[in-house]
Amino acid sequence: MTEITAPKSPVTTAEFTEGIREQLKYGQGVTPEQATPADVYVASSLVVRHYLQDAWFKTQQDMVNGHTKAVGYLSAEFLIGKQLRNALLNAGMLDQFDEAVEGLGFDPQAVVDSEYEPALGNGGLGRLAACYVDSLASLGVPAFGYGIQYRYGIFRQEFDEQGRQIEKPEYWLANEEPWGHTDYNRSQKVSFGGDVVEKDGKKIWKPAWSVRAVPVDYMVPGYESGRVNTLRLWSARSYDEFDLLTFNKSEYLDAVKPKVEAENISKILYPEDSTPQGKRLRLEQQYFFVAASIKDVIRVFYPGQDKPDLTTLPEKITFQLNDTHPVIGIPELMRVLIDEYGYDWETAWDITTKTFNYTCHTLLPEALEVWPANLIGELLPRHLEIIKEINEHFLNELKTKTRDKEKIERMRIVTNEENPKVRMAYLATAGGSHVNGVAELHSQLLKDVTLRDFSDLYPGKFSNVTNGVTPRRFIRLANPRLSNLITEGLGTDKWLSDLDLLKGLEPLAQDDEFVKKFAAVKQANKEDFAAYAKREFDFDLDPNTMFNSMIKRLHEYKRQSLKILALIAKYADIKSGKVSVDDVLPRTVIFGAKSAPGYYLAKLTIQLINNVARVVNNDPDIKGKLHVYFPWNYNVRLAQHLIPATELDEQISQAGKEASGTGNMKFALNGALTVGTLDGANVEIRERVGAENFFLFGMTVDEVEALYAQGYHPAVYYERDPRLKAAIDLVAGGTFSEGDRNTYAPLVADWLTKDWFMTLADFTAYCDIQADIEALYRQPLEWNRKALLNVARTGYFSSDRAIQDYLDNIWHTGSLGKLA
Ligand code: H53
Repeated sequence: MTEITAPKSPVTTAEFTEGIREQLKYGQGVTPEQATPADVYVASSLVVRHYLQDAWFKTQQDMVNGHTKAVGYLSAEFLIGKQLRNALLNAGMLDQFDEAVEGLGFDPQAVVDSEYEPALGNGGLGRLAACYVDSLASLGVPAFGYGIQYRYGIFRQEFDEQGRQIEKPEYWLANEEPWGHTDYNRSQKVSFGGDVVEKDGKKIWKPAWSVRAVPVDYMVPGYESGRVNTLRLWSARSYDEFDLLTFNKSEYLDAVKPKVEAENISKILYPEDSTPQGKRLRLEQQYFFVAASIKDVIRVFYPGQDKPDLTTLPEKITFQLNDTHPVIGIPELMRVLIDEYGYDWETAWDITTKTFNYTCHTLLPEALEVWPANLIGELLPRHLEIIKEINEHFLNELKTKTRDKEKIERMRIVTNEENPKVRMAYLATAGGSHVNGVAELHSQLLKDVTLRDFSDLYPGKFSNVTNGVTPRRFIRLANPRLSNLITEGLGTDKWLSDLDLLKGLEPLAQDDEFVKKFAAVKQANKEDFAAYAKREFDFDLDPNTMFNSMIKRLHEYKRQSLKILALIAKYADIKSGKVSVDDVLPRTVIFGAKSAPGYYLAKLTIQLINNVARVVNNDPDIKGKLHVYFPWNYNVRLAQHLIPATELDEQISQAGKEASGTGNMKFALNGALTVGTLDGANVEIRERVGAENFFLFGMTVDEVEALYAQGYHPAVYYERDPRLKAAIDLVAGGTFSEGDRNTYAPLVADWLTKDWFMTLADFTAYCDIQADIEALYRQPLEWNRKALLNVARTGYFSSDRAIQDYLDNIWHTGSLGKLA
């Protein structure tokens, strides 16, 4: 029997309409006739907030009064994407919104499109945090997301005439932003600098300056759980608007300097992604949001208490450290407990270690943050003392566990050198209860390589939680056609909160009629994307070609260069007549990627891709068989449009470098096949979908290691495979730089002499697998059968499952239960 449960809604269409009218009148000061879609967007968002308000209060009350430990997810990034449609879906108001807005004479899509995307993250790490707050609320777990409300999100990417990346400020707060509620009355003071004095055997920190951390609260409604959690993003404000004395001397700029400096803290998101940091402002940001969050938690859970019993803190909250960025929270909690509440070291350490857990998201050793001790000392002198003391205690503890002196030396949190450094990953591992990686392979490599000494001595601390993504945003909202087909196939829409139910689609992969419906969904999505790409970028995509996407940050280890070199090789083959253009499978390759502004080779790769696109797309010899497009400013919105339309997804990082990847999960769940290496979560995706439904190529982690050990010489591969030679020669010879041989010389030199991520060594295997891909694509029914099996077998990669794993194995807490 078909059981399709419409989500319960707290609001009728008539009420929604009335709510919009009221908001337009009293909030925006316009009549419905004067209103623009942007006005209706603001009004509708406030109506949604209004109807969520009681559930928000109730969830907070239950969190504080109940016995269910809460989760504090500390993250420097929350790449939440647009809010309105997601909130409507989760709160069960989608239809009411559509009908109300149409009734007022507006196009719901235009209204939703007026929302400016909050781009408060760089990539995978920030988007994961956003999926996790969605799942926490959907599972009814009491939780706070804590981060920073950056005034400028990740830069807006443009391309210049030469195809180079240009970074423009992303001032997403230029217009009214209805989702964030600024709560001045819950501000916290965060201090920096100064020095530490000793009085009566007590250490007293005398900071030099302070900023006001003002919380901006975002409601996070759970899907059908009735629960509404809080994402609290801190904004830095100055205590001194301006210095009157200086102002009176008419030095205006100097007068506002303290304000400008204080507010700089939350001004801009650092645009680096999994690359090292070494910047003072970054450390200020980290301490700023973590210190404010810890104070906030004490305020929330011990209201009005001068002398709270903080030994109960680990029963109230568990803090999850999202990468090393918030790890300064460990010495901060120690400082608060010892200096402000008078606990002794042992008690404070016991509370602290029980309260924190750490998720590591990388394998690149250079991406694990290491701070110069003197910088910490300048900004946070008391914290440096505490960190040194933690280090001493830790080394003493190690001596009771091992006699291996070298090992103990290697495990120092504070290095023993002239200019000592603090290793934040080690501090997190020593100062928390659990350490986890984000995919099975990654967690294994953490134990075997990156944190090996720690896992030897503390094996029980280490675990794995494979990442997941929210099916609400990435299937239901992004791909309504597929959602409807899944619901039709399963006879229920319960899969949206229990993604394992997708397994029920498996038998339908043998039903040709269903597979054809599935293929029709993909075709319609491709046509939609082509129309979107025309509107937004003036691209002319042909939806009757294979749509092949590679969207992710531009980084050498992810190997966009492998993809572009293979494409150039194909082009060269056609040009030289080795391959007849009539035999070429028509393919549209779509890239989306931002590069860190200072990452030279990554930026050059962007330029190369754009110029390959220019040359290939305009070459009449290619007869439209190969197309390359690079929509600029890749963001969550573009992902939501492109993923459902993609047939082949690229996950081609060098084995052992991508911690997990989450795009890979979104693509598989939307019925794309993956061409990929045995890296990150690809390994688990392949295990689940079946080797026959995944295009595997390339070296394994062990093979990579062996090749390094033996000595890697990329030029050997250039000489060996004529396709590779032809491709690199075209780049070097100026085909993609209007004859100029210098433009890409640094890239070419890097490929031939360094090639740190072994692009050349994997090139042949990557080109060879294309024949399998194309042969399958020429049998649409078989291709789609496999694609459907990918959907049916990847329910495991829901962020609900990931959060359940954290609850069971790391946080040891659970749900408050649904709210009616
Ligand atoms: O985190 C994702 C992983 C992905 C990894 C990414 C990431 C960042 O985006 C930034 C810093 C960092 O250390 C890791 O690269 O593999 O899927 C979520 O875990």
